[in-house]
Amino acid sequence: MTLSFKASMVGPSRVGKTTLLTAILAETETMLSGSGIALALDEATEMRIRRNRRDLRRAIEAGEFDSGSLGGSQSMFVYEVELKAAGDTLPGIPFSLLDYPGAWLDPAARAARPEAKEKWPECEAHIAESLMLLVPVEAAVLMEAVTPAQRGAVADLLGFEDVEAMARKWARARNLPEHREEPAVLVLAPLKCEKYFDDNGGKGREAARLRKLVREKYRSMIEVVQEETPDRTVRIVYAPVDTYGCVDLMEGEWITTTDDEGQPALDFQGHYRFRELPPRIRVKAAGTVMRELCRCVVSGQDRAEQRRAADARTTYSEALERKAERKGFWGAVEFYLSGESRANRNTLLASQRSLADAEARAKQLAEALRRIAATPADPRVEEW
Ligand SMILES: Nc1nc2c(ncn2[C@@H]2O[C@H](COP(=O)(O)OP(=O)(O)OP(=O)(O)O)[C@@H](O)[C@H]2O)c(=O)[nH]1
Ligand SMILES: [Mg+2]
Repeated sequence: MTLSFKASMVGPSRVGKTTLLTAILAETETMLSGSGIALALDEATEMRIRRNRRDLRRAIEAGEFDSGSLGGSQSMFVYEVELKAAGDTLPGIPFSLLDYPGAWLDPAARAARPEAKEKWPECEAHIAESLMLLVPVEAAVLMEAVTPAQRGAVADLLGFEDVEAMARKWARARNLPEHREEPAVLVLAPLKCEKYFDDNGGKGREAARLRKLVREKYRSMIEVVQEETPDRTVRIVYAPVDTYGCVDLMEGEWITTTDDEGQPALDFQGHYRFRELPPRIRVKAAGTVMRELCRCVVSGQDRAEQRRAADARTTYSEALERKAERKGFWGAVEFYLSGESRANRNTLLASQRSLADAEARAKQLAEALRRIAATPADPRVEEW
């Protein structure tokens, strides 16, 4: 596994994971504009993002919102992105964001697909190493369930069983001695929630009801995370995101189907309409994700510096022991952010002049990271 800062999503098929990732990267680029720092994507990621954007554009240009127009992910994919100073030849600060078909969360579905079976251990390993667990929530399912039968179907439709199981695994890993000192953040991100807000071109007045429902329905998942992390704290962030921002839910249709065991079940199908024509995508609050990730890295960096100062006062062998611990998150903090490590790599650079340049860019990068981490949160976002 590459040395990088990791994040993972956990949510059922069609909830909006891939669209969310695309929105996160777009908003990160907006946050960085004019800063001299850019988001660099590796080749495969760039191709993937272009495809996602093309699909989105097509969906938009069709003029009629078809909630099934995006194909759904076929395989796992790790988006590799770097915060990088313009012109810097050294690696920037790398983030790896995991996406996969939501259907893979269900063990029975995995068993039926050879690719899922083969790749799932890799997904789980990524999740276990992640600083952030991002839980997208289909807001419309929560909000439009009215009858007892519909309310009863919510837990299944939102994949509670599987989402909670993964949240437990992630939390358990965060409590292990080797991860305990690392920052950790759980982000609950309601999606498809344009209709309920009045701050992004809509007239909705139901933000409070959405918050209340998410709190209520995800209480047990939050409790699971807290129970599994008795030796540390996990930051919990509530961040309703508009990935489209220019659509409104017109009608929620509840469809009678049968589940895997042939029992009657309800499915939800939202019918959305563009608010304006031609529609323009208005992403909202997706920047929260990069902001929280940068927060993690900055707090890790501060902690590593405190440790280094402490190391200077300990014996040589203790210091060596600590050094050996520096894999994973701490390894990445040291490798990408410590002035010492960057200076070592800089010795490969030919002249004194380029050395000074490289140092200036390293400083610029560290400052950008702090600036993103300190960006005021969108007013929709709350820390729970
Ligand atoms: N109205 C609305 N629709 C959305 C939003 N986000 C995603 N969608 C729609 O939801 C559908 C599913 O989105 P995807 O991003 O493909 O979902 P996914 O979670 O990646 O699905 P899998 O890859 O199958 O796991 C798409 O047709 C999107 O157009 C949103 O914020 N608002
Ligand atoms: Mg997907």
